[in-house]
This record gives sequence, structure tokens and C-alpha cells, in this order.
Amino acid sequence: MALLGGHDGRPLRVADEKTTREELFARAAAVAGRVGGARAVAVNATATLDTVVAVVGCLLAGVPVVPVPPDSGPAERTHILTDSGAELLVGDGDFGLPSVPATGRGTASFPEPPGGETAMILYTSGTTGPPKGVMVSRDAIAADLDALAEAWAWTAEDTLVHGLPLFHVHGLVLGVLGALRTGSALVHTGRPTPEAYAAAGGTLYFGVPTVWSRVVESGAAEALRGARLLVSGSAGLPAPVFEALEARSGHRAVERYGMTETLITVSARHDGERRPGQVGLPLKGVSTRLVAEDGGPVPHDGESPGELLVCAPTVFNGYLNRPEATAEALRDGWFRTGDIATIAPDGWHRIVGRASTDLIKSGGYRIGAGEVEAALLAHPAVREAAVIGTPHPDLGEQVTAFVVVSDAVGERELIDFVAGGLSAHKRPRAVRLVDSLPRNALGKVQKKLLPGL
Ligand code: MCA
Ligand code: AMP
Repeated sequence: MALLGGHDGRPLRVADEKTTREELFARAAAVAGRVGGARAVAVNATATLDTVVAVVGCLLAGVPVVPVPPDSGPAERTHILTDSGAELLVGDGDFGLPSVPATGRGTASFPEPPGGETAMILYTSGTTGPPKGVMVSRDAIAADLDALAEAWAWTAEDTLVHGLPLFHVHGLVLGVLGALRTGSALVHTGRPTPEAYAAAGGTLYFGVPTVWSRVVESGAAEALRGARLLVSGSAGLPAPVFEALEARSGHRAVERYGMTETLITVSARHDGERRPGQVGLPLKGVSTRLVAEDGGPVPHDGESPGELLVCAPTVFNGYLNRPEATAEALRDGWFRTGDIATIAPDGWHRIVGRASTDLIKSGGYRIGAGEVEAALLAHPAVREAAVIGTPHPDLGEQVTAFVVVSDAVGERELIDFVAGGLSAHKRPRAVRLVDSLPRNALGKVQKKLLPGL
């Protein structure tokens, strides 16, 4: 089966624009004809139909597509474009690359490219340094979407509703390619607001926990009673939000777990239990296990925590240009997630934390502390910086920075300074000016001693 399914699926809406499958594939064919042969192609991944056309066009042509966050600041964008080797931009954007339009209609058909080839390069934060390019193959995407379709009974009868960003796995791979492959109708609401979710009349809804918490708080949950499945992922769904959502919508949310590098690997099922605070069972074709810090096995007794390792056909092709990082993360086919989990004897997984304090999840976005620290240190008044995630009632975690400065500088100025280089969600919400950072005898910052952790 072609990665993108047939041309006879149901219609799509992205923000205010509607289209049929036929129209989408005709527009995408025009793009495919213009990008063929490029090493990689960038797309300014706004929440628009043009983005969907551009991505589908690249996939038809078998050219790796690089969705660029539209709000990424100059430093982040330059890194993504340089590292990915993108040779062209589809659509609008001031990217300093030759661009081709996403307009027009084509009639050519394209042979299905080899499944092992990289379909997308998705940039995601590590604990240190700039974001890494995660190479995701066509086969990995197809395997993941088919496993999810099976677990959620996701078919062409569904109308999928979400408003998530089109530059990450959740919104783009599941939320757009999933609809194309299963044939379901898609309503992308532009932004994931509770009002838009309530008005969309879907059967299947995707959201990050912040979205579900806002759906509950706003009173919109009541309008989702007629849906079939509400799915949460990208960060842990707090049990109180799970329970409030059930009380107001009648739905026990399906929680699922994944990563950019592995796609979605663990989920509750449409025809199975839903347990608040737990992320479910491995999807079809996925194996998981737990290891201790010394690499030894950890029992699957539902209590002993260990680092979660994943082996699956959905695992990535590696980090672009970073063989050492790839070798470090992927050993003998097992990917080290960096997440600490328990596995119960009945196979249910619970994510209990992360091995490193240097990866922050805010609103479902993964943010590397090191990248934000580097952005702060570029300010002439900043001498030292330590960034951590601190609890936030709406976002799960917020980015909090502790900085030592040499000259008088305000919190706002430093926040705006970071925003000048990086995506908006990477900005610290709070900057605390301190006299010094806690360090050990070797001079390493002891983040666990910072207030808030
Ligand atoms: C933000 N704002 C700020 C600051 N930070 N203003 C001043 N100072 C700051 N430090 C601004 C924002 O720009 C925004 O302004 C306003 O405050 C509200 O921001 P926020 O509370 O963040 O809300 P939001 O903009 O409505 O975003 C919440 C959100 C968003 C919609 C939940 O975080 C989101 O789209 N998250 C999804 C992330 C995602 O898709 N992750 C998937 C990764 P203004 O209103 O003017 O814009 S893939 C993945 O994780 C795996 C595979 C998986 O499992 O899915
Ligand atoms: P990303 O690379 O942005 O895809 O983020 C992946 C990370 O999100 C994982 O390593 C987890 O830490 C976190 N994550 C995703 N889904 C869940 C979930 N359902 N529960 C807890 N954490 C999650």
C-alpha cells in the first residue's frame, strides 16, 4: 500500500481551507514535479493547507522534507537549514533558499519510493547543543500508522480533529499522514482551542495534555460526548485531568506514548482498559524492556523503575550528521528513550520521569535546557545560566532560567533575547537572577539543588 493511501479518502480542512483528496493530490503532484531530485526540501510549516500540500508533494517525489517551525528564530532556523542540507523551500518564507510555489495542479503519477528511505527530517532537542535532525523512514511511518489504526480502530469512517503544530510527529505524522493513510476525514482547527474542538463534530480527537486541561476548564468537554475516542499524548496526562475529562465528556481518554525517534510505541486500546497515569501496552510489532543504570535488566513487576528501551519497525534511521549520537542512542536495534518507566506483569507501562533534568516538556514541546542556556549565554550581560523545567499547572512544566549577570539586565530583556533566536515556546517563562549557581567540587552545576526542582 502506498504510504499516503488512496486518492479516494474523505475531505480535509486545515484552518479555513477545505479540499478533496483528489484536489490535494493534484496540487501535491505539481509540487512533486518541482522538487524531484533535491537532497532535502524545507517547508515553512505553518498550520495551513499549503503546508500539507508541500509535505505530500515531497513524499510523492521521494524527497526528504524538513518541516521548519514557523516561529523559529534566526539561530534555530539557520541551524535547521544548514544541518539538513535543504536545497529548496516550498511556498513562502524568508529562508535564503531558492523557492518553488505550492500552487498549480499536476497530473503525473509517481512511483512509490523505497520504504527504507528517509521521508522526513524532524528537528528535536537533546539535552545539550542545537536540535538534532531525526531521520524518519517511510516504512517507520507506515508501520506506526497501521499499528495505531489497529489499536484505535481508526478507519475511513472517522473524522479526525486536532489543531496541533505541523512540524512534529503528533500533528504532522499522526494528525495528517494518519488521516491520509486511513482515509479518514480531517479537520485541523488551526490552533488547538477548546472552542474549535467543541465545534468540529469529530469522532477521533488528538491533543496534548495542556489542550485536554483547557478543554476541561473551558466547559468545551461536554460537546465531545458524541465522539468515539479522545487521545492524549506528547506528555503525561495528569490523573485529575483524565478524571475531569471523563466526568464532563463521558470519555476515558486513550493515552499513548512516543518519541520523535521511535514514533508512537505504547498505547491504550479502543477495546481495552484505560488507566489514569498509565500509557498502555506496546503496539503491534513493538518490544520494550527496562534497564538499570548499569545496563542490567529491571523486573517487569509494575514497581521497579528503569530506563525504557524500545525495539520496533517504527524506530528512526538515525540522527542526521551525528553518527556518535546515533550509536549512543541505538544499540543492537534497541533505542534508549531516556524515559524512566515501570512495566507491570500484565504489560501496562507507566512513565515515571526522565533520566535527565535537561529535557523539559512544556505544553507537549520538548525543549533542551542546553539550547536555552546557550541562547542566554550569548547575551553580553549573562555570565552563567542554568535552565530547568519547573511545575506549571497548564503546561506541565515551564522553562525556568537561573542566571548570573555581570550588568543590570531585566528578566523581560533576557526572555525577549532568547525569543530573538529560538522558537517562542523555548523562551523562559521565569528568569531568576542569582549570585551564583550551585556547583559540585568539579565545578559542575547541581541542577537538583536549584529551587523549584
Ligand atoms: C509563551 N508566551 C509568552 C512566553 N511564553 N509570553 C511571554 N513570555 C513568555 N515566556 C506567549 C505565547 O507566545 C502565546 O502568545 C501566549 O503566551 C500563550 O502561550 P501558551 O500558554 O504557551 O499557549 P499556547 O500558545 O496556546 O500554546 C499551548 C499549546 C502549545 C497549544 C498547547 O504548547 C502546543 O501547540 N503544543 C503542542 C506541542 C506538540 O505538538 N508536541 C508534539 C511533539 P500568543 O497567544 O500571542 O501566541 S511530538 C511528540 O511529542 C511525540 C512523538 C508524541 O508523543 O506525540
Ligand atoms: P518528542 O521527541 O517531542 O517527541 O518527545 C518525546 C518525549 O515526550 C518522550 O521521551 C516522553 O518524555 C514524552 N512523552 C510522550 N508521550 C508521553 C506520555 N503519554 N506520557 C509521558 N511522557 C510522554
